[in-house]
Amino acid sequence: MDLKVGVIGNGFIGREHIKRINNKLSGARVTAVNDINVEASKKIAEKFGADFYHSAVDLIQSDEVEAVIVASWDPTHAEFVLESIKAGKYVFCEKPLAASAAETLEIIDAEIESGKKLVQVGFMRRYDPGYREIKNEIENKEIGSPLIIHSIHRNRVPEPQFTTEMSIKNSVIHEIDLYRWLLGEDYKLAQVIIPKTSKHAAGKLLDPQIVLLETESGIRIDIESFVSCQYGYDVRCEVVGEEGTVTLADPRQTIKRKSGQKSQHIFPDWSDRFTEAYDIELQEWINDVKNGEMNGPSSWDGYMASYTADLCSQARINNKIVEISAQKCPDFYTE
Ligand code: ISE
Repeated sequence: MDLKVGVIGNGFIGREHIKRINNKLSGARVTAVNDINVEASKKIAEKFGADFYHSAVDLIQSDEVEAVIVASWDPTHAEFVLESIKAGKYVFCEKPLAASAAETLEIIDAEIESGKKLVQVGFMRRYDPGYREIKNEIENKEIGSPLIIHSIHRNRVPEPQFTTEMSIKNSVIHEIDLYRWLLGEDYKLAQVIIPKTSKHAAGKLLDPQIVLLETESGIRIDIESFVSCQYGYDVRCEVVGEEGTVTLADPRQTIKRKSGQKSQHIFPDWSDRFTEAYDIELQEWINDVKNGEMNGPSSWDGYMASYTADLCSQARINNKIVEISAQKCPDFYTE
């Protein structure tokens, strides 16, 4: 029997999830959709044979919905995740889990109170085959102990409402989660450096930014975030270890040699670059929900990412190196 999924938020990523669930993945179908853009959402409902709901809360409570995907605007995430927990339903929430670390803690309290792990956060990079390979290389001690990570996260142009704070809370939050997962360590220091601002950075946006993190054992990480780089989507990562390095390669890439030139395609955006990661992520989530267990990034991972991102923002605003104090993970998330 197919799992009946309700999707709140039918913007770009919401629509992509609806398409992949109905057309590509197995074991689930979208039965209900909701968005503040009523007309667009009704059209999607019609196209995919789902019911349109005016209210996200009604969708969550509907008997026609067994599990919920929250892909709405970031500030609405916490409310819909909390409603899903209240209804006792599994919920997959796009990152960030909430607008602030404080709100994430409310979700953790509610989930622990419910007695069951119900939440997964959409940190899709953990499902990218390239990053998974890097994790294996590290765990198998192929490059010795990691010492440094150099990384780049560039977007061609940001959404019109994109702010300086969102460079960290919406973009770099991927790396914040990813490196914690790759290295199996939390962070202890954060600093943000603002280089010369690009003339292409719209309005008051400070772009690019460089985020520097240090883990508990002293591994240093640098992340360049450049959301208006103009030329395409470009994500890079090199882990430098004591006995070698491992570098992320672009997937599905060929090199063309023609007329004295050697050229390679550049991904236009993140949905194209990480298609496979999204597919694997949602397929594993569907399988887990059907097996009654959550194995993906948890609310605690969502909290640690938001907590670190909040401190990075403070580091930028105050132009200071900020200490990240250790957080005790509740037993609920380690059992
Ligand atoms: C977007 O929300 C994403 O999740 C993308 O992966 C990231 O590259 C982009 O900067 C974010 O705005």
